[in-house]
Amino acid sequence: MIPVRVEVAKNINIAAGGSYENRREILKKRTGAEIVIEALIKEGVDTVFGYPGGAVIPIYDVLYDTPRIRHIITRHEQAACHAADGYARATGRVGVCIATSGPGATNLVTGLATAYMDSIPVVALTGQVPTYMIGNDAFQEANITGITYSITKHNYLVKNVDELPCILREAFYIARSGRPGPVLVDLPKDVQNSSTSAPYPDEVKIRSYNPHYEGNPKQIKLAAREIDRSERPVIYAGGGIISSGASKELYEFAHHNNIPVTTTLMALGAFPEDDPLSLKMLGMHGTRYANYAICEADLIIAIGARFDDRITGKVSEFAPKAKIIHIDIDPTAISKSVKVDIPIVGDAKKILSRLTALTRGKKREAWHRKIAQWKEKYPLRYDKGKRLKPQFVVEKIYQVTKGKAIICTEVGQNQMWAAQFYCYTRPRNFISSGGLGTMGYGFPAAIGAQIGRPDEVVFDIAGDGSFQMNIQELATVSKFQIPVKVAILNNGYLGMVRQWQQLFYKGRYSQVDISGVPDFVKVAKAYGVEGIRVKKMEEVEPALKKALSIKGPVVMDFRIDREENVYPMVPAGAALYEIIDGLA
Ligand SMILES: Cc1ncc(C[n+]2csc(CCOP(=O)(O)OP(=O)(O)O)c2C)c(N)n1
Repeated sequence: MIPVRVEVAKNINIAAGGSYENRREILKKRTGAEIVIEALIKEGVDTVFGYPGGAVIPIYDVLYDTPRIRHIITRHEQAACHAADGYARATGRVGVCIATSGPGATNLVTGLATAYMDSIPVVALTGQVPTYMIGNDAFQEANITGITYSITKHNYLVKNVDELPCILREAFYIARSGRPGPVLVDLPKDVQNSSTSAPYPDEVKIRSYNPHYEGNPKQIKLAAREIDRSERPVIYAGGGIISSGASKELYEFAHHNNIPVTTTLMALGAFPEDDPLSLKMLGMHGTRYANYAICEADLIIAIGARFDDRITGKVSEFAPKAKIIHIDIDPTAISKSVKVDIPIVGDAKKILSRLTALTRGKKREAWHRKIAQWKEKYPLRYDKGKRLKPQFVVEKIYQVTKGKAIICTEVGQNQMWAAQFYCYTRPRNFISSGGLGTMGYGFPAAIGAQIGRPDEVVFDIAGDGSFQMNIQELATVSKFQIPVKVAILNNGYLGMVRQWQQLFYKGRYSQVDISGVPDFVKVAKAYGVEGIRVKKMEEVEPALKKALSIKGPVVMDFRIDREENVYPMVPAGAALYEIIDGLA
């Protein structure tokens, strides 16, 4: 949570009213509910995901007369929040969701935490009991600002309708600026119903919140000098590259300096994985060559990444021979888990352009020879037997979509296979819950991504466990004919947990066998969605082609080899060089 206080709203009131339109609006009284819709229009929102209830009826009543804002009703508020998040990740715009007070608002919690951990701009609007009933344990009252305090970038309980325009303006600004994140605005019903002539501000000025975009020139020069000195540098790129829109600048910087690039899960596609400089993903299920390169590097250039434990492995042995440059918009991310030598706080896009201009551009041939050897010796691979392999399914999805689909994932083995065996070449085409690891995220996120980018093919690569966590959204895709293609890698297990139990708990499979039910094809059909079952290798390609030829949504149930594992793997707490393989 960032420290922004309500006094700020007064500053904005002074700054407000600048434009002619606003001055006219000063005279015009609108209800709180009308202001909410006015804010959505002014912030360029075309779609909201939500679920109505008593405490938000005034907002839904205004929506009824506002056809320019499309409302997608999900079947669970958690899905509405994930859909808003998927929409934001796919488009780069702010995703918006609405829920009623009490249980509606608490159902958003997992969605908000997911967006918070991955720095995704979402504005959540929740109904609240009337101000005069707050604290009385009123019907459907929950202290949602208290509950979401630590999982939102900021939140507001609006007590007075006069403050509402400023608060909504701030909410969108905070969500999308600096390090993005979710913002919740809690709207008591009487605030929605009362009126004000306060204008919607043109500008936002928040005294205690001023994200720093430029980067300190001295630090940038120091970094450039270190880069020119380095013989074995590696770029470690995180999700910040995507939120800053810095893919082009990253490409130019890497190629100008001949520096290999490894990305986190959050940054897949930020640098083209078919490029010779790509090392693909690093960390727990990253490539051997990316992890070895980190171990041998003399310089790590971390950009928009946060040294998450799934990346570093044993922190004390992360990049033991390297100096570390860390570029990040969020000063609190610097030296949080790994000590950094040259921090640069600012926007990745701007700083990368400066660094390209300031660096000489070295060849580093010996380093590239070494990396080529690792790539040759340790490619990503899997044992190809007679059984249907999940990696094979993902490779086929890549082939039939020609690498152009937006791939959303659930969590577990499916997520890692989707990350490893599809080749990502564009930003915003891989959408996954990285930080929180939320099962049930992928399907509603795919709905949001498809709404945001209607002309693209959108897949949810799922596990049979995760898909069941938001399976009710089949109603949403069916009703709106949202053409998401769900590919369930069905192993009848909570596969990732089973893998850990197999490898680290002597094969004692405790509560991970979920096989037998449901029949996903029948469930899909019950919702009016096409379902296809696939059991053999040779059926995979025809099934995928059939799914793509169908205009609406499709569920594919791939019955995969049940005990297939994700490799390579750095066991939890081990160093990156202790990566294991387990393949024949
Ligand atoms: C909401 C939630 N609950 C529990 C977990 C812990 N968890 C991580 S992976 C996993 C198994 C996922 O199973 P499935 O969706 O079938 O995918 P698979 O690993 O088999 O591909 C579980 C239970 C989680 N990440 N999220």
